[in-house]
Amino acid sequence: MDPWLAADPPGPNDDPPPFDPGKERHREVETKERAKSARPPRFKVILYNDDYTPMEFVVQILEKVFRKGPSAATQIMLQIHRGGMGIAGVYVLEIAETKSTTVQRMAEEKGYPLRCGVEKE
Ligand code: TYC
Repeated sequence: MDPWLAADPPGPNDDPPPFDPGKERHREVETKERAKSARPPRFKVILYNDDYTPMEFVVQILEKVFRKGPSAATQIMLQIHRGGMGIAGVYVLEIAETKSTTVQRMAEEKGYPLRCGVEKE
C-alpha cells in the first residue's frame, strides 16, 4: 500500500470503521484498566483521642505531618478531642501508611499514647 495513504489518520468526513464487537469489548476492558490505574484508591489517616497526649502536640503533628494550617490543625484536634477520632488526611495507601508510622514514632519518642490508623475511604 502507498505509505502516505496508510499514514493518513481518519478525518471528520471519513466513514466510521465497520463495527467489530470483539474490538469493542477489548476497548471496554482497556478503559476500565486505565480508570483503575489513573484513580488509585484513597485511604484516611485517622487520629484517636486519648487522655494524656497534649493538645499542642496533636496540633504540631497535624501541622508538620499533615500540612494543615494552625487554625485547621486546632479545629481537627478539638474535633478528635470531643468526638473520639478524626481524619488527619486522605492519601494513596503508601503515603497514608508512611504518615501513620511517622505519627506513631513521634508519639513514642515523647512517651505519648497517641494512636493513629489507616482506613480505606
Ligand atoms: N484529649 C487530649 C487532652 O485532653 C488531647 C488529644 C486530642 C489527644 C487529640 C489525642 O488525637 C488526640 N490532652
